[in-house]
Amino acid sequence: MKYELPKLNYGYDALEPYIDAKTMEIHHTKHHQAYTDKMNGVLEKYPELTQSPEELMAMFDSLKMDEADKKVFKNHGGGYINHKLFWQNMDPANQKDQQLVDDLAAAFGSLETFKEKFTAAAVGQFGSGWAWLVRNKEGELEVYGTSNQDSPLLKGHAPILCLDVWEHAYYLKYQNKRPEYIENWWKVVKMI
Ligand code: MN3
Repeated sequence: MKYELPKLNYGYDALEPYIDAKTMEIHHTKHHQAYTDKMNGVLEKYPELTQSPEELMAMFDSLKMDEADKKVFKNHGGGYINHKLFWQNMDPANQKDQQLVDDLAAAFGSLETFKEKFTAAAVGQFGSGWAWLVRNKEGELEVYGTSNQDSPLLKGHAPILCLDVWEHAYYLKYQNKRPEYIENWWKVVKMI
């Protein structure tokens, strides 16, 4: 199965001034495109795998692929999947999800406490990776960071909200100031 680069539902400049247009354009047309192409390169060797990339990631441990290909799928399939959600999470057309807000307040004590935990996971992620809000197998909300392009689907968790803290996501505008990028990123999240 060959996948196209997932479309952005908004312009590259739609998240200005918090996320700059140049970063968005490079991130989408170069980085996300490269993850998509490299994932396709592996998947085309296994035409029998007709599940979606998300489904394949969720069954990663039992995936019938050559070990080297599996590693490529984990990294680049992960990059494909993670960025797809990341763009959706930042869509300016998103509406506040009151149910999610209520669930977060119940799970973490308050919405502010949730945001502090998520921010801490993002700031504290050593090297390249992501911060996540997920639902675990028990249906509980959890916050944590992952390295590289590791997807929460690998643990059987359903991702809800993600933040890319690879330097390519912020370096042009924020250089080494990851905390400032994260603080401004919250301003483009409309769902909570
Ligand atoms: Mn990225």
